[in-house]
Amino acid sequence: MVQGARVAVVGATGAVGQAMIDTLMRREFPLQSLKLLASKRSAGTDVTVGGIAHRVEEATPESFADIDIALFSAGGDVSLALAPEAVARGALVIDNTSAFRMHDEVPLVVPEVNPQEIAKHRGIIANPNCSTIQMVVALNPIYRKYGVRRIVVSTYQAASGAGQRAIDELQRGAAAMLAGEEPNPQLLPVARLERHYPLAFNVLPQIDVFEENGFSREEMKMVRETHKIFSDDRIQITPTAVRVPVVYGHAEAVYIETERPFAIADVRRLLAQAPGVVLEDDPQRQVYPHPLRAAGQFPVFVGRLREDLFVRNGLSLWIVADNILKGAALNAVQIAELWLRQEDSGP
Ligand code: NAP
Ligand code: 3JN
Repeated sequence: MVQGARVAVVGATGAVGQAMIDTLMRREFPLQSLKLLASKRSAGTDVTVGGIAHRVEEATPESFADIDIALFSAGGDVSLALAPEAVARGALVIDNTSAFRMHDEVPLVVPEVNPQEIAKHRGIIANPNCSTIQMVVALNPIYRKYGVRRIVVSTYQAASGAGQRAIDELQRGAAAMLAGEEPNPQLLPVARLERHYPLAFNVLPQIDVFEENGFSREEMKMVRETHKIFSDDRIQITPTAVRVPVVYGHAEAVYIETERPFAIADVRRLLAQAPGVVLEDDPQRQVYPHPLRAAGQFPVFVGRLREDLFVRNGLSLWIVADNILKGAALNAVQIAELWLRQEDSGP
């Protein structure tokens, strides 16, 4: 495919879709053509890409007749309805929703961790959840060398993970509270549930609905997806997913226990060399990552490395990434890049 790929972005007017378009441009993805798809609501509007206005079309099965790669981020229902239609018309689907992530025949791919899975696809490749992606990118080099027996993770997730309307609610709520008015939340933590709480000047220990076991669906995604990506169900994972009043950039406080003893200097060296990771860890100079530093950036940033005070093989880390970029759009574009490279190099 020397002339580049014919790419469609489904959900092109959304937060993730817009970041996908931006990422394709930033990485100079070899495009033969770019088709922007969304719902009937925004069909006919224009989105400017690289200075050129592109008309948004309604996504229908026929939209995929002339497409090589379809990047989906329009919600699970749209993926369930249209991804098989795209595959039937010969497109490779890279899906950002949870619709197919746990299907056995669908690879769940983080390019820095399990790129070999891409070749096994049968039309659909799934992108993991943002909180899973940044955690496994940072833990991968430690997992490969020392094994990981246990992970205890608390997330600090930005409002943008819940979409543009959640960002708006945070900003409106903050302005209201600063003016001494009621914030009147209607969306967070979960729009379709009865109770809503302000995110401004607050933290909410609920992302998505709770499952029967008391863990939220977001927390269970981290468990199931991490097991699938590492092909290792033995890792004991205890997640707590929390929404914080930040616009872009998820942070994670992660404690792990390795299978084998490690030297902290070696862990530092591994992380400094790991693909997709930037180690920023100099506490004496107050160097550590934080969401405002990571927003708009591609890497996963890691800092605050500490050997545990009490538990042998225990290690704490602080992991930060732009949830819309490495957590969604960038990861999907990286998968497309690798797939294209494999196609170009032939069997
Ligand atoms: P968003 O800002 O609300 O955008 C939703 C997009 O989907 C819009 O372009 C919308 O088009 C389009 N859409 C809605 N209904 C459609 C339909 N019936 N047919 C075609 N397009 C339709 O949401 P977002 O934050 O970008 O997130 C979108 C999805 O990405 C989420 O639902 C989630 O599944 C996934 N996501 C994944 C991660 C991750 O962790 N990997 C993170 C965030 C989101 P209109 O403008 O026409 O309404
Ligand atoms: O809330 C966050 O920070 C991440 C949210 C991701 C998300 C939001 C709506 C639907 C997902 C996801 O990617 O897991 C989905 C989904 O299930 O597709």
